[in-house]
Amino acid sequence: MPKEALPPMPVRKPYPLSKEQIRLYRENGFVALPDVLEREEVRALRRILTGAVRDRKRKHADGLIQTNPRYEKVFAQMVNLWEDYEEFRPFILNSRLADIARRLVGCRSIRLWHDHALIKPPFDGAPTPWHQDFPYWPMKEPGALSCWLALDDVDESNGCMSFVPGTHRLGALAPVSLTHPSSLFKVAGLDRREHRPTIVRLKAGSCTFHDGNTFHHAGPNRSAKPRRALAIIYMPAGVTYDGKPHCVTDGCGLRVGGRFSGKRFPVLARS
Ligand SMILES: O=C(O)CCC(=O)C(=O)O
Repeated sequence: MPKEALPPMPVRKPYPLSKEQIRLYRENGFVALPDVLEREEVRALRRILTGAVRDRKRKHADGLIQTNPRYEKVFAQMVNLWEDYEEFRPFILNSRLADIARRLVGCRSIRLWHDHALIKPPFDGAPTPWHQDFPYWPMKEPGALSCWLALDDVDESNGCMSFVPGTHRLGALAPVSLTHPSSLFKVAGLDRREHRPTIVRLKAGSCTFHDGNTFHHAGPNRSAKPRRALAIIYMPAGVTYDGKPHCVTDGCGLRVGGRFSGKRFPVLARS
């Protein structure tokens, strides 16, 4: 099979990912990485995000927007902004971030799954319930992972993320409803007292990467400002489509049992 061409990107210095950071990711199912974006890039991304979200809200008919109002209260979800907003592409199709994902997983090539903007409005965002991501995704093989990029400084006051170390090794459990959440810990038969979460405070421009099966959660935003984050989600290039309904793949023409392929799922980094 001919290799897919990588998208043309400005040459960027690779992030100095250490062996210890890779080890931590594999052991815990997540890792925090400081300063993956520079200050000017954060500023630019905030501006682009604000404009794109405003535009997407205006065009509510777009099939990729979550329209369930209760879900929207949990977080305003905006999926695959890179397809509609050209100025997003250098950030989403960025080989620097994608190559971090590739090295963390330890695969030869990594593909984009999708992006989504995660904005908790001031004084309003309900907590994001404990969940795993992988059970919602239409993939057979595990390995997909999210880069959760903070565009504001985040801590417990405005909805930073928490992760339960090692839970990625449980594999995919039954998905919990994000609108009527049941306890993920109960589903897993875990005693919460024995599985303490790690709260991850981040500076804007820093990120976490987490495995699709790692338990995670974000608190409410009690601050007077929006909490803006951008998730870029990747999958090893060999992952196959299992046909589960999902707004990013529905109607895409992917063959059940075949690899993800096509313009929507570009390969972004390879060894
Ligand atoms: O930003 C949030 O509130 C939650 C994000 C999340 O669950 C994810 O990126 O997988």
